[in-house]
Amino acid sequence: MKHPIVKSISVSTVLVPINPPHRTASGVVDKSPLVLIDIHCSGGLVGHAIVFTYTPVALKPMAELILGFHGLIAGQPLAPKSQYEYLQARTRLIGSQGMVGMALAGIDMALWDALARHQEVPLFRLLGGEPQAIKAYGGTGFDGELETARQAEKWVKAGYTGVKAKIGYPTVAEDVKVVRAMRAAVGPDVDLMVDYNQSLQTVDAIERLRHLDNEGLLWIEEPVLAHDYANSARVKEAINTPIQSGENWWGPADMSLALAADASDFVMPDVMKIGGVTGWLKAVSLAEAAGKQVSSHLWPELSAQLLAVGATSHRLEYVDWWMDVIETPLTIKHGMTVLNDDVKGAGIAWNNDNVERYRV
Ligand code: SMN
Ligand code: MG
Repeated sequence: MKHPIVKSISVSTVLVPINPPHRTASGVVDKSPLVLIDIHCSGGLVGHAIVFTYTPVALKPMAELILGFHGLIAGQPLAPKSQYEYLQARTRLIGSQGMVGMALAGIDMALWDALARHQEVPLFRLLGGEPQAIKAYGGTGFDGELETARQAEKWVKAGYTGVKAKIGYPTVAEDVKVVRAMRAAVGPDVDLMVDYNQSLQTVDAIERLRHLDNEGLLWIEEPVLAHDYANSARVKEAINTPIQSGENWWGPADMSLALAADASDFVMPDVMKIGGVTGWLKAVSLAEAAGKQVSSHLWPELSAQLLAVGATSHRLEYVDWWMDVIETPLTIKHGMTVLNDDVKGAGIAWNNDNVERYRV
């Protein structure tokens, strides 16, 4: 079998509606702005990946940026790890965070998908894992007491054993009410988590979280700024409920700083912000060595495979925000991820009708 050569990159931009819109303490997300990447290799091999730009404003510039890396990868033998190191080295001066980091991560994910497809195995096999089933949880937005409880009940009825709510209401009393309303709706056996999306100041966070410390939460996520590792560690030390963080850490270097500061009890890197599959493997190796349990953020299809390779995998965040453009969305059964050897590559291929429908 001849080893593939990377030929070219093409992209599509889509806006996929999120129903119902997702409210957070830091703003509303009502559409998924996505750049769909195809990396074409010799022999007709194509690798796919998604970049989620959070805001539609970044959609076109991101698409351009990704295409701009064509010249740095075209003509090379397909080798995602080598391509990652090369692209990191070539972007040292501009820095590989933010838009550049997201673009490189998208390219990395597409290259890994291509390599797994070339080997005709699911990505988790290529990485030496097995179809480990992971507990998945659903999310509810910043939707008030009644609606949060209603959404939580919906997830549990669908078989999920965990639900995460956005909180950070004007008063702690409201936060507590929302948590109790969810608990009343789902009963004692469901894992409940809450997410502040970095909205609190350290001293206020410690005061507020003390009021939530006896609510039996599995974790409290991002109470303070995600990059303020020292203050996140202060909050963590002050309360008993585990602190979760990681979705905003850029690359393995941020994971390393966060672990050195012992900023959180659990970690939940985002496969895009952490640097694609290669960045994930590096960052998660550090987390595992530090004895941290690892959860995922968004990207259910790809994350299910990466968590299946992990030694300390904890929870998968399930969202359906872009499953409309995916040919075979991830299967969740009885609240657990389902993988098998029929999964192609990283599990990403396009539902072309819907890509056309949501194209911008
Ligand atoms: C989140 C995800 C995507 C957009 C906004 C917020 C989030 C989560 O913090 O944990 O799902
Ligand atoms: Mg979060």
